[in-house]
This record gives sequence, C-alpha cells and structure tokens, in this order.
Amino acid sequence: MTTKLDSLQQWINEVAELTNPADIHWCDGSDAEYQDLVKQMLADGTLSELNGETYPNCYLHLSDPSDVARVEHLTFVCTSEEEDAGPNNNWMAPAEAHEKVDALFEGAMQDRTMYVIPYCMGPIDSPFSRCGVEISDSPYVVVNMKLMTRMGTAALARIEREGSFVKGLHSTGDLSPDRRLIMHFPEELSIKSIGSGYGGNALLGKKCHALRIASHQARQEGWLAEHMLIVGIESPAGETHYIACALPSACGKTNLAMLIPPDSQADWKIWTLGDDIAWLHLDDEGQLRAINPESGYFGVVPGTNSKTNKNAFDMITHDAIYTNVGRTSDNEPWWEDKKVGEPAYDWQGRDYDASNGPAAHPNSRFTVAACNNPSYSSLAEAPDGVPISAIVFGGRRKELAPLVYQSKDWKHGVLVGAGVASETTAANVGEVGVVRRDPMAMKPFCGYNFADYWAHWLSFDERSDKLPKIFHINWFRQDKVGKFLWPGFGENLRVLRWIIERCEGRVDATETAIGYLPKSEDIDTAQLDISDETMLALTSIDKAQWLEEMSAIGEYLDSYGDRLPKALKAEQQKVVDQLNQ
Ligand code: OXD
Ligand code: MN
Repeated sequence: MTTKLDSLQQWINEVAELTNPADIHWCDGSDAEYQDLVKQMLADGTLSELNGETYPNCYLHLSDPSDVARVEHLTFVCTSEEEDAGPNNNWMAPAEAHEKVDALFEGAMQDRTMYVIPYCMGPIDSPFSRCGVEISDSPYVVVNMKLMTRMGTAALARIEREGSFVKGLHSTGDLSPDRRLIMHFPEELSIKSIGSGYGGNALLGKKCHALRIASHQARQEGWLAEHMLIVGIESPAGETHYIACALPSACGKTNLAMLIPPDSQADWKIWTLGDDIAWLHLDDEGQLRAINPESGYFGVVPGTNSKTNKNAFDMITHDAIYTNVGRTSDNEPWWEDKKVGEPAYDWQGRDYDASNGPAAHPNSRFTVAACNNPSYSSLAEAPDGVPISAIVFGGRRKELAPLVYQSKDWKHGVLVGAGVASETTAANVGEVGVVRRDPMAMKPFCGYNFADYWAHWLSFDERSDKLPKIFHINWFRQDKVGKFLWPGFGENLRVLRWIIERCEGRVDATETAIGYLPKSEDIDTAQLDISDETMLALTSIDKAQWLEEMSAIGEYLDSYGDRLPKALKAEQQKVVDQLNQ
C-alpha cells in the first residue's frame, strides 16, 4: 500500500531514509492485521497470552522497568518563540530540537518494520475530528492505536481527501532514558517521540496530538481541547445531562465516566462518552458541544474491582491489553485491590515477593476499545457531539477544597479552573503525593502558554450567553487520621445530581467568597452512613486556609507576567477581597 497524497508519501520517504527500516507496513486497521501483529508479538515475547478461558483475547505486555509512565521532564513544546510555549512547558527552539531528536532517529529502525498508522481522532464523519499519521517501529503501538483510535483505511481516505494531518514520528529507540525525548512542534503540526514505548509517550494520538497539538490548534480555530471525561447522566424521568470533567491524571476520571449508580439510586443511568479527553465547540446557537477524540481507554488498573468500577472490571475481562500488571498462578492478570486471586508473578515477571513492592506497577494500564464498556453511549459516534450542561474541575486534595462548589459565573469559573491543584500521582515519573498547580488538569498537556490559554477560555464569555455552569469537586478530603470523608465511586452520583439541579436552577445554595456551596441537606445522603458533622465539613470552607490558597494562586498567576489576562487577576483579587470582608 502507498498513498496518492504526495505530502504524506514524501514524508514517509524522508523518514524511511532517516531511520532505515527493514520494511514498511501500511496499517489498514483490520481485525486480521491486529491478530497477525498479536501472533508476531506472542512469538517474540513482546506479549504473553493470559488465561484464555477467563480472559479471552487478553494479553500482557511487560515494559522495560525504566519505561512505565509519562516523562514530563523530557517533554518539550518547540515553538519559534519561547514565550509562546510559556513557563508551563519545557521549550527548545524548533531547529535545535529537530537536530537533537533527528540524531537519535538516525538508523533507529534498522532491522525493524516501520508501521504507518493513519488515524482519526473523533468520529470518522465529524467535522470536529482531526486526523494524523503516526509512524512507529513498535507493533505494540499499532495494536494499542487500533483499540484507542479510528485507525486504518477509513482514516487514510479522510486524510487523502482533506490533504492535512498531524505528523507523528515514533521509535522506541534503545529505551534508554538518556536518549528519550517527546518533542512537539505545534506550528508544524508535528510530533517526534523517541526512547519510550509507554502509552502517553508513544501512542501519539492521545496526549501528544489530542491535547498538546490540538490545544494549540483549538486556540487558533476557536475551540477547546481538554483533559476531560464526558459523561451522560440520565434521570429517572429520562432526561440526560452531559458533563465534561477535568481531573488530573490518575484521579478517577475513568471511574467517574463509568460510574454505577448505587442501589439507593438504581433508577438513574450513566452513559460514558469518554474517560480522558474532550474536544469542545460552540454550535450556531451558542451551545457548547463535546466529542471524545478517542475510541478506547488506556486506564489505570490498580484499584479497579467490582465495587469501585464494575463496568471497567467487566470490560477488561476480554479483548484487552494489559501493561505491567502481575499474574496469578493460573495466568490471570492481577493487581493491587483487585479483591480476587493472589499474585504469583509481579510486573517485572519475577516470582511475587511482597518485599519487592506491589505486584502491579502503580501506573499499570489496560487498553480496551470503548465499545467493550457496558455503559458506552452510542452518542460517542455522533458527529456533532453532545451538549454540555456543566464543566467540572477537580483535584486530589486532602484538605481545603470542599466536596463541591459552583463558580459565580464563567469568568470566575476560569479562575476556579486555573487555580486547580492536586497531589501528584504515578502517571508521571517523579515524586508522588506532592501538591502542585495543575490548571484545568492541563499542566502536562497544554501545548502553549497558559496565560494565552486562560485568555482563550475567557474569550468564550463574549461568544455565547448559553455557556455551561462551572463547578469544582474534590472526592479526596481526609480527616486527621487519613480516612476519606466522602465514600466516592458510585456515591459521587449524589454530587452530580446536585450539579444538575444547580444547572436547572432547581436548588438553592450558600454564597461564599469562593463560590456557591451546597446547603449540606441538599446533597442526598439517604442510605449513606455519613454524619451531619462530616457533611458540614465537606460543604464549608475555612476562610484562613482559603486566604492562603488564594494568595498562592495569585502568586502563581503573577508568574505568567504581562501575558496574564488582567481579567483573571481581577477575579482572583475579587475573591481575596470577599474573603477579607
Ligand atoms: C493518562 C494520563 O494516561 O493522564 O490519561 O497520564
Ligand atoms: Mn489523562
């Protein structure tokens, strides 16, 4: 197979010349191709087959132990002007970056097959979708891209029709962290990633394209590319509200997207549109609508069980790829908090020994097609996407942030998003549990200067008077002995219901300096073992703590200098003034 699109063919030729592959395979995205690649990887040990009776068509990949997470310190945004990348990104001048990374690509595919992977982010017929071509020397990447994106012939046909696409070049290289770089060239719509096979670094449709490159493109074209799940919540009366929710990596987006209503609220239904990324557009009537550019999930495995996320637990019992989990003696995948079975081997293939640490790496992952999910919404294929009633920001905070609050208006909501902070997780290489600013959960993913990004968010206020309401949630408040105050998981529906009632103007709230808080009696706690005192703690604020927080947010915003939109600083000052009253 080749292509009739000259620009694509020319790029393939250039890359082949640079990387010197043994052969070139154009991916058609068929099931037969997937099976062939799986067979090949089973033969060479890249994959091993899991128990075929209990986990049919499930495979395990154990990565290099040094290649288990995203590497933010090795990820660069290479714009002509350093200021355009902003203090939120590592920056390198494009010419220097190309030179540096091309030197690593030289001959990198020798004796390997170069796979050409055309993909479409978003429903194949949606005007809001965008296409890309990833070149990779990893068959593991190909099979993951097949599960995560609309990949193959139909995508190539669209690319040839449109003539434009994001160019993503990937090689696992020698997997040495010293020769690992994830480079983005937003002005050229291109990505070069070498030295890692890990999802966020290697499946270029995901973080690299659908967030970093797309956010840059979205700013120019007037839309938003966000680190958000999309979920539909259907009331017993049959009305569905769609919510887009931004939470930092490994903070429960997949669980929220697939929430199972508890028995006490069994007449509610949840529909999953996406668990990680949302592309948001204003329609002609000023309604914000969302599509999920992905068509599969690359989720964190540990902690998934029939209580925390039964949908995910069930959907990964077949046709799934596991990366870096342990195994039981009967060859089932095993991870911490699975609640069934015992580990016999760990994620490095060693006999399990608790003194070596967990059986599954804390950032071990499953890859699975979205249609495996019992709560999958067929509207995930709707070309126009779904209307969004509420945007929800959140983080993992032991203290401070109440269970839920609503911003006063859109501008204040942008401040709420910009002020998000969260404890770091194993999704990135580095220290875990340290609170850091993660505005809109986009710290690792915004492909341009956050100051310009906030200005872009603020600009929506002038374009529509029907914008969604903005909220902030925190499921992770703890008491003095480290016990979670809120039960979380399915019970989070109670909070989503308050959010919907606020959107419909059906429930009152308490106005505070930081926004509208629920009256504790307005969160339904029927059949929940939670004291009034705990509910009060979850729905009130400590003014002194918040003054400290707002001043830290002020300092953070100031670090963006002259580019910071004045309107955002004014919002922050307003909150400080009100707290001081
Ligand atoms: C992810 C992440 O994998 O955010 O989704 O790291
Ligand atoms: Mn994510």
